[in-house]
Amino acid sequence: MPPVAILTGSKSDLPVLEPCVQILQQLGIDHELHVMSAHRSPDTVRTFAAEAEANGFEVIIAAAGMAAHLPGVVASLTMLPVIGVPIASGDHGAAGLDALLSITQMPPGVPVACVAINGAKNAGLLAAAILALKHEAVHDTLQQFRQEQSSA
Ligand code: RP5
Repeated sequence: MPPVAILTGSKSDLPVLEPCVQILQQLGIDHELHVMSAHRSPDTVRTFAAEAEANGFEVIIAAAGMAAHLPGVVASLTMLPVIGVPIASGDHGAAGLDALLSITQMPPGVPVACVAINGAKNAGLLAAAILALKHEAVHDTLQQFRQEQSSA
């Protein structure tokens, strides 16, 4: 079972998540991508989040636009770390600021990490850094990525 789950609220978000998928592939980190919505498919979200740890996932990336409930709802249902990605959702909403505030303004008790609006690549890199605490191979690959980035 892959160590990273990427969840997103709508198919319309998928293009924004491509850099996340690409960096995880580049780093050799297994992942699964699923579309599920906290308000359109709450039962799916509940089941996936509640079973994620037992199913072998180690980090969850949750992306959503507008009133972005998905990361917080997922975090409420699992002990796994959740990284939120606020999406600037096309012509909808407030250019991602709505989602940014929804994700960062979690009330005390159930935290969600948050990257920049449309910051999918950094979500992948942050997931890698979390995995690197436990997986030496990920640590080494991430270190090599940083070194190459510095010398580019
Ligand atoms: C959110 O609503 C999704 O994450 C998406 O960013 C936004 C709009 O969704 P669609 O109407 O494009 O499906 O839940």
